[in-house]
Amino acid sequence: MTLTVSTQPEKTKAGENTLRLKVIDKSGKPVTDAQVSVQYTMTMPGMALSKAEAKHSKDGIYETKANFGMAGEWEVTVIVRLPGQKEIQEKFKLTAQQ
Ligand SMILES: [Cu+2]
Repeated sequence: MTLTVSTQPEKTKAGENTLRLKVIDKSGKPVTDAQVSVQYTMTMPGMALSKAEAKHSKDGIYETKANFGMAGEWEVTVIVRLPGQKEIQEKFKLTAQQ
């Protein structure tokens, strides 16, 4: 399974962004029946962990809003669950611009 992350706007900004999580299986087909959630925080002391569930929009793309409260580097953990399969967790770094 391959997981890719992008944001809307394309240049991640401080404040509200839409996270787009694309899930593709081994044969390159979009995975449309996964349960996808995200957790995000900054790698600095005292920052809380935020959580959100993503909803499938189309073609294996899952979307959720993420509110990056300040500019800087955010660590986003994406959790993908599929029935009868081991949960997959992958970490991504996104830099939010002012
Ligand atoms: Cu911070």
